[in-house]
Amino acid sequence: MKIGILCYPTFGGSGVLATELGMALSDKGYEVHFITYKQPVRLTLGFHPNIYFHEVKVPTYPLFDFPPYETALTSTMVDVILNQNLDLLHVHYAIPHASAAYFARQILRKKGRDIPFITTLHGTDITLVGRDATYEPVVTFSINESDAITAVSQNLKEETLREFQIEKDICVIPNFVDIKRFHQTDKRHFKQMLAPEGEKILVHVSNFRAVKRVPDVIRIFQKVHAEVPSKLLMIGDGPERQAAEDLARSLNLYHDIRFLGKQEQISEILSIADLFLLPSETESFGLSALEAMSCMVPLISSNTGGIPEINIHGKTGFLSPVGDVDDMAANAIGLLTDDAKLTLFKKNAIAHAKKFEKQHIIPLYEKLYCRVLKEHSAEKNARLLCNTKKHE
Ligand code: GMT
Repeated sequence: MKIGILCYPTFGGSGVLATELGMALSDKGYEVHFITYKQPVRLTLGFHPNIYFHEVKVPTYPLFDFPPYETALTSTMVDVILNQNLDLLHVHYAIPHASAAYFARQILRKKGRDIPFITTLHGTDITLVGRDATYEPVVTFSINESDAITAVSQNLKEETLREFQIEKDICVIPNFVDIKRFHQTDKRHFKQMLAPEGEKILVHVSNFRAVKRVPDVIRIFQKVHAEVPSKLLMIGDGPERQAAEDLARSLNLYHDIRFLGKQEQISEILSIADLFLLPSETESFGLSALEAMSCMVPLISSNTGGIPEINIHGKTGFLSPVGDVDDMAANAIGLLTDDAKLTLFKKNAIAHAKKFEKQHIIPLYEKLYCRVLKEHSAEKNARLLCNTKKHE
């Protein structure tokens, strides 16, 4: 089967998940074609003979204040589908991928070629951006036009049905983790460098957007640090990073917080971590947290969105109301000062992460692809029959 994957190529969770899915499918013998404007970040990990990358070039012109990416994406898709003879499109993050896929499908139908597309909803395409009136009609339409819809958590499915007029079933296929890559390894030398006095290590990984509540991370750490010798590692980059660095300085914590920027080998850093902080405003799933759990790192998180589906309160970590920095800090201190409990939570974290191991989740996508292709060919035959009847 030849599958086209549309995604954002950046460090965001949807692009990471799409890339991991593409790599896993290619390992199983599928031919995977990524169509996006830059090589996806996780695709740099090793050589995958079944993977193709088609760069979307967006020519500029003095007239354009906003170069029309969606038009360039659609045209590239049409070209790739025709020339590479793709069977199926799987688009990650509705905006603008679902509407581009719909448009490409319509163009191809005019050329006598039909291809189904599946839309996977990831989170902010629904919870933040998608429901903005500027995008909502296009998002609703293109989700409904998808041949199948998936959501990465039960919570995101419910949220989508609440916020949009969806006429089709939404299938929940949770995000997954590759435990062979995300597991704890012996990185004592790193730990020695970053926490030379045996301090506990807390980690936050994100794209530093407002929705992640990065200042809460710093404030939780401030309280923990006052009670427990500790260091905080901040991984990632984004619009809130400078403010977070300023806050760390103003709280006189800068020497105990390391801003490490974007990192490719996150599992090495997670291997030395004791706790992962995720105080997000909203979070449909929390892929970075799952990857942390897979490396035996318990979570201190908010109880929003789909997070409770991965962080089991009192077992793999603790959940608190959004913004309740005091509660999150108290939970963190409670764990970090009780070695037996921390060890137990670390074991629970990996045990729960195993439920989301890629070998359990990839077959769900494969099954969906087969179902969609089957339904689509039946639909196509029915449409051909109708057209023939019309002309009789
Ligand atoms: O804001 C982000 O975290 C990035 C965003 C994305 O689409 O790239 O992540 C969303 O999709 C991830 C992968 O499915 C989920 O793990 C994240 O929870 C989700 N982010 C939010 O809902 C805020």
